[in-house]
Order: sequence, then structure tokens, then C-alpha cells
Amino acid sequence: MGRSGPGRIIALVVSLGITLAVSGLLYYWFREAAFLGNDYQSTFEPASENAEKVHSVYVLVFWLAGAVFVGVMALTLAFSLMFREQEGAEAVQTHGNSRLEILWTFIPVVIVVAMAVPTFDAIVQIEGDAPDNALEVTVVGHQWWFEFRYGDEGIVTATDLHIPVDRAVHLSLLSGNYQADGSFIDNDVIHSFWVPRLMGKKDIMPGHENHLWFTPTETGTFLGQCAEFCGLSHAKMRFRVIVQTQEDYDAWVAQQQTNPADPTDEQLLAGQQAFSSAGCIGCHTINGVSQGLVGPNLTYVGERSTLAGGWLDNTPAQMEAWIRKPSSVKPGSHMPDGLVDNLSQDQVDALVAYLQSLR
Ligand code: HEC
Ligand SMILES: [Cu+2]
Repeated sequence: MGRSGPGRIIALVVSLGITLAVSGLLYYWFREAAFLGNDYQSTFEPASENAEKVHSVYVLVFWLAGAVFVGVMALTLAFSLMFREQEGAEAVQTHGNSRLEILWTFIPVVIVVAMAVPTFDAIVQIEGDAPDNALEVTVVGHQWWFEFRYGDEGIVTATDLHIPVDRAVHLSLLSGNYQADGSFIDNDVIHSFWVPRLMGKKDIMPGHENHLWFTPTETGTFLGQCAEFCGLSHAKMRFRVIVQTQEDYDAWVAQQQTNPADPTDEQLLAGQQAFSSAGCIGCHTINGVSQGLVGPNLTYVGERSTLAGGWLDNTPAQMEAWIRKPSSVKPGSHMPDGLVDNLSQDQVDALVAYLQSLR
């Protein structure tokens, strides 16, 4: 028979030690990663009321499941020690024990009910209608970028969703393209909208409008991404929710509602001309300049924190790289390559400077 007493105890202590050390390291690593600021995606740091609700159900289930785990493991260990093979002891068979049967039916029922009540409560709240005073925004999923349309405010942006803190926002999720006459065509694929710190994910379906609402409780920038494989550059379909104070949000809205000033600077004027001669106007809107509807609205593209679905930093160099050859940044991109091949470097510089000046 196996090892002697002390050997067994050493083995037990060593494996317990390894288990604790590994879980301690994982815990430490997670806390570190979780405190990098706003710049991460984690459901463990909810920043909206609905995300908080989901999180509290998660925590409850975690502790209940943890208690079951510890209880079952402890009993297994205790029983295997108590009833181990011993000299002189006889094995006994028992059949049926009503009291035990009732007990171990009752306990799981209590646990399941304890999880079900808050779960249904959370589902009813989250899937229920948004409050009446919610900010209405339509989210349009495109391969591979998100468009945000503020119907009442008449604003269209991409990738950066600005919203005020402590006010509910109601998102209507669509996949496809708005046309010049205001109609909508379902000519895109399934995407999924997810900002882990603000709410659970929700699919964006062509031909079926989905809804999502939440009330952000902190200001800051919250990262999101498409969470449903939607083609070649799916991994490069990101966005950010910028939660602002009411004051900052109002200022942003007021700015978005005015057209950018016409350039007076010679280089910027040349850039604006290149924007139309290179055919950008066919796909992009700049309020007061062009009305294309295929690509992101570029009216204030200069102030976006990122470009091309959150994949590039919004610097002149990155913007130039994008404009010269979108497919090298995002394979399969619906913006064609080679649009500015016939322009001189000065003209491309002017085009980039013009777009960067839109802020
Ligand atoms: C055939 C339509 C089309 C044409 C023409 C076009 N674009 Fe685009 N553009 C797009 C699409 C679609 C995207 C989004 C691609 C993505 O992120 O996957 C885009 C993205 C961009 C972006 C990034 C915007 C953002 O918010 O991330 C910039 C900048 C841009 N285009 C500039 C230009 C310029 C400058 C021209 C003219 C030289 C041009 N585009 C011509 C379709 C077009
Ligand atoms: Cu997608």
C-alpha cells in the first residue's frame, strides 16, 4: 500500500501550496490588468446601471457555486478519510434514506431559486423598454465600422459614440446602409455590439431591428468591439463610447451641429479640392461639402481618437497610410486602394492636412 503517513502529508501540502500560488498569481495579474484605467474591456468593472445588475447576478452565482464546490469537496475528502478501509471494519450496504433524499433535493432547489429570482429580475429590467427621456441613437453596423446617428440632434458620426453621463441611452441596432432618400437597405451582415463595461452584447441583424439601453454612471472612454464574426476584418471593427458630463456633451452636440468653417489657408483649400477630385465625395459626407453615404461621415474626422474602426491612431501618417492603401490596413475594406495614386505628395499632404483640420 502507497506511501507512509508523512509522505502523504508532504504531497498534500505541496499540491495545496502550488494551487494557492497559481491562483494567487492569476488573481494578482487580473487585478493589475483590471486597473489599467478605462482602457480595457472587462465585465468585472461595470460602469452602467444595467451592467451593474448583470455583474451582481454573476457575483451571486459565483459565490453560490463556490460554496457548493467547497462543500462537496470537503465532504468527499472527509468521507474518504472517515470511511477508508480499516482493519476489522466490515463494508455495509445501505438502501434508501428518505430524510437524506429530501434534504439533497431541497438544497439544490433553494440554490436554483436563489439564482433564478435575481436573474429574471435583471432580464426583465434590461430587456424592458428604455426610460422615456432616454437619448435616442441609431447604431448602424457596417463591414467594418460602426456608425452612430442621433436622429433628434441630426448628427451622424462613426466609431466614437458620445453620450452624457447619468442619462439613459437607447440604441436601435441596424445593419445596412441609409440611402439619400432616407430609406434603409439591409445590405450588410450580422454584427454584434458590445461594450463590456457598459452592457451585455446584442446582435445587429440585417432586416431585424434590435434594441439596447443602459445608463452610464461614470464619465470616461469605454472600449467596445464587434462581437460576431462578420468577415475578413472583423477583428478590426472597434469603437469607443465617450461618456461626458452633460456640459461637455452639450458642447459637443453644438459643435457637431455647425458645419466646419471653409478653409482659408491655401494648403487646406488644395486639400478640400483633392477631396473632391480624388472621388472621396462619392462615399463620404462632410457637412457643407459632400453627401456620400457609403463610408463614415468625415465632418469632424480630425477630432476622432482613432481611424478605420478603431484600428489606427488618428495621426497624419496613419491617415495617409489608410488613404493610400486601405486594404493593407484592413483586408477586404470597402474603401478602394489607389484613389490618390495620381496625386502628388504635396496634394496628398494637403488632403490629410485638410481632414485633420476638421475638428
Ligand atoms: C467606394 C467608397 C469610398 C471612397 C471612394 C472613399 N472612401 Fe474612405 N472609407 C470608405 C469606407 C467604407 C470606410 C470605412 C472602412 C473601414 O473602416 O472598414 C472609409 C474610411 C475612411 C476614413 C476613416 C474614417 C474613420 O472615421 O475611421 C478616412 C479618413 C477616409 N475613408 C478618407 C477617404 C478619402 C480621403 C477618400 C478619397 C481619396 C476616400 N476616403 C474615398 C469608403 C470610401
Ligand atoms: Cu462586425
